[in-house]
Amino acid sequence: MLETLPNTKKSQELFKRACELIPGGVNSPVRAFKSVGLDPLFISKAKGSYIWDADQNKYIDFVNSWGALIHGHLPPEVVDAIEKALLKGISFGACHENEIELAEIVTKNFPSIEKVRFVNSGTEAVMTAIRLTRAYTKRNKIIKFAGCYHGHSDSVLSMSGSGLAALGLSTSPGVTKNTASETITLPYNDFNSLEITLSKYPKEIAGIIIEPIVGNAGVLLPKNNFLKLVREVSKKHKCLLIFDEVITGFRLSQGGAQFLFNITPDLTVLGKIIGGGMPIGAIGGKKEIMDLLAPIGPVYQAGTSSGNPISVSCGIATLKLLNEETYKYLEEITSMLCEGIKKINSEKNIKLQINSIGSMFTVFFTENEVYDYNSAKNSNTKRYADFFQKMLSKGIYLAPSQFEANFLSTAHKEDDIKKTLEAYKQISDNK
Ligand code: KE4
Repeated sequence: MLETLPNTKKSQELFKRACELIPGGVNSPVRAFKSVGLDPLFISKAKGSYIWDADQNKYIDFVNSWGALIHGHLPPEVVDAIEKALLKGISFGACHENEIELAEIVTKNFPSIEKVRFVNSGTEAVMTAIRLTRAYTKRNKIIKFAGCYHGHSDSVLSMSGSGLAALGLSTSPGVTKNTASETITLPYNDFNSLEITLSKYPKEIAGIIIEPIVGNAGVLLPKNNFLKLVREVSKKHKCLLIFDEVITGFRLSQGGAQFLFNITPDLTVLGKIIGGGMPIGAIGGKKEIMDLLAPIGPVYQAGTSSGNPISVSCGIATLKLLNEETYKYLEEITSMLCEGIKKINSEKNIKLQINSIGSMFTVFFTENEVYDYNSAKNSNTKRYADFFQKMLSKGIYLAPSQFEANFLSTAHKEDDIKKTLEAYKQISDNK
């Protein structure tokens, strides 16, 4: 049976209205579904592992607000915590007790984080991390890796993944040549180019920022001890190592990727899960670096909604539901899905790659191993768009871009996985 796309008449009407007032009709480019050849869905409600669009089409959700919802939509304990916090106030613009509790949970789970500052997004947290890194080292240049996305602040908008990759952008107008010249972008998993670059600019590199597991080129995994080598060489050249764990923090383990790979970065950036879906970001690290932040130090950083009581309560309730059992379950259902797709592929001789770790995965339509941004870009994005559309027609909502990760949640049950595999089997039969 040929897949027909869901009736999305209401979403299309809403999109038309949105385009009149909001650039591209969206408040974030990757939601525009451009790279999968559709107009965006407008979501009307969500619960557990499901979302419903404005036309009441129901989907199994593998985006989970880009990884923030590790327990799926509206877990009761989190709803309860938000309701309680709401009745005490929406925003104080002042200190409150719960921000200390969230800081205690973060620092307990991330030994590399002695002090933490909460902000409103991963972008803000990365921007702060870079400013701190430059102030602490008194150097200017930053090294990042192609395909890694660290939010949209000027210093990191070069060869970034995520929404830029989906639109085929390598950088962004509006970033001055001066700013761009202070950022060096190298291939991920290419230790040799990192060593050469550090030797070429002795004492000029302030820091290296990396997604330890890349989520924004699709999922890329470090190879040949890459992270350990990056840590060692950054120490050798006295530049700071910033782990951008906005995705991987509390996703891969309660201690993020740095726990799994036993690496101690100088600074860590967090977001998404620590807010449980509410706006949040965090920058944390060694006391001697963090204490450079105003008001104790001279590096200025601030925010009206930083540490917002609703976001913080949502985050605390989310993190309190995490334990070893959570990660064991998430790995089991992710493996069931990924191994199930691989089994169908081998039965039908379909050539594609699946990169996965913990409860995040990406399907790449290429026969070759995908280990860096260039190899990710070799994936057939038209086949991805076709895959996305056909799975959507079967009620499966995947990341609307080849260069994003898909995420499972504790709300995904075995039946969701079976339905997803059945959908994939059917669309593969209709190749
Ligand atoms: P935000 O400013 O979007 O909260 O965080 C920026 C950011 C920083 N670091 C990493 C590793 C990230 O993945 C992100 C944001 N992720 C994207 C999805 N790949 C957010 C979705 C969007 O841009 O709409």
